[in-house]
Parts: sequence; C-alpha cells; structure tokens
Amino acid sequence: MERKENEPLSFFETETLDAVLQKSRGFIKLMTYYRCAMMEIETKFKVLNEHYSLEHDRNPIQTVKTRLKSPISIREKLQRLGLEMQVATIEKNLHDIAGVRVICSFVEDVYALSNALLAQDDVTLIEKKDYIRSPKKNGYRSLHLIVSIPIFLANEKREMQVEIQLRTIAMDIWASLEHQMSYKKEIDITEGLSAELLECAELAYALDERMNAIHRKITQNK
Ligand code: 0O2
Repeated sequence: MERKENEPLSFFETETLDAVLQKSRGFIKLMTYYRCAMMEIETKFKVLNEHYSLEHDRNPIQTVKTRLKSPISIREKLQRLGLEMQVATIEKNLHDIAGVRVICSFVEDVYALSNALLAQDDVTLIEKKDYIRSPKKNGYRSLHLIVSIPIFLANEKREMQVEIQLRTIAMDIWASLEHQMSYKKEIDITEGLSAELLECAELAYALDERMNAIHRKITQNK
C-alpha cells in the first residue's frame, strides 16, 4: 500500500511489526524463563502448604501471588541505575523481574516456610533482607529472599533468580494500602501522616504477635 507524503508510519504495518517482534525476541524469551522460574517457586510453596496441612492439620499459607515486572518498570529501574535496556543487562542487574509473594497465617510460618524452602538442594540463596526483625523506617515489614533456581528446558538447564516476599496477613494489609497511598509516589506526605502510618504498622504487628501467642498456647495444650 502506497503511503502518502507526511502520513505517519503505522505501527501495525507488517514490516514494522515484524521488525519489532524480531528485536524483542530475546526479551520475550527471557520473560518466559522468568515466568517458568516463578511457577517453580509457586509450586514449591504449594507443596510445602500441602505437607504442613497433613502434618499439622492447618495451612500456613493463605495465598501465593506471582507477578512479572512490566517492561515499563524494567526500563524505569534500568534508567535509575544508569543502565541500558538490553537483555543481558536485565538478567545481570535486576533481581526482582520474577516476584512471588507468600501471605502466611502467623509470623512463625514465615520463618518455617523460608527455612523449608532454603533447605531444598536446588534452591540457592542470593540475598536475604529481614524487614520483620528490622522493619523499614516507615514501618514496612516482610521477609525478602532472592533465590536462584534451575528451570529445565528441552535441551538446557538454566539458573534463574526470583524475588520472594513472605509476610503475614496483617503485614500484607498494611503494605498493600501503604503501596496504594504513598510508596514510591511523588507526593509530599506530612510528618503527621507518616507517623500515623508507622503507628498502623506497629498496631498490625502487635496483632500478629498476639495471634501468634494465642496459636502457640492452643497448640501446646493439644
Ligand atoms: P512493586 O510495585 O511492589 O513491585 P528496589 O527494588 O531497587 O526499589 P531494593 O532495596 O532492591 O529496592 O528492594 P527491597 O527493599 O527488597 O524492596 C523491593 C520490594 O519490596 C518493592 O518492590 C515492594 O514490593 C516491597 N517494598 C519495599 N519497601 C516497601 C515499602 O516501604 N512499602 C511497600 N508497600 N512495599 C515495599 P518494588 O519493585 O519497589 O515495587
């Protein structure tokens, strides 16, 4: 089809789309590998949940959520680090492309699940940040792990990194609402509101500790 003078090139013209797809093949492939790694980790937690429910007659996991970082967020993070948007750069420098969030019943479940996962011989711990024992200044609590696990493809085995966040229901309520209201938002939050958010985080943690203590007493009396 003839293009009129000054008429902008349509993104969806076949040649253009082919070129875009060709260029993004490496990126799409890498994202697929991360998705596979995420599935592996999700399955590991589901298996642990099944095992615990057999042994202890209750589920330590409420939900497992997965998310793949969007191309826009990847680009923003690379820009912040002063790096170029290239497949090799992404894999080398970003450790949170694949994310798995595990929402647990009790604080002790967070540590039991983390220890059980890290004891598996195909899981390698790359980094651990314990924001439960050392919460962030704003009150954020979670246990963060970056692990490497193998994914098995038709002719290849590949080590992929996954970021895992483990937290209780109470920690998740606080983090989800704070994320909506202020986390990484370009807004000026007053000292008063920051103090209130911190107070809410402490209230949520006090609830966690009380529920954990009640749970321990009930299991001891069994
Ligand atoms: P999103 O939108 O949840 O994916 P960086 O990843 O470089 O920003 P760092 O130090 O490498 O920071 O990572 P860190 O401290 O382990 O935290 C990364 C993730 O933890 C964030 O991902 C959030 O999901 C969560 N997080 C950390 N701090 C807070 C906080 O103060 N409030 C809330 N609500 N969540 C937090 P992303 O990619 O930044 O955001």
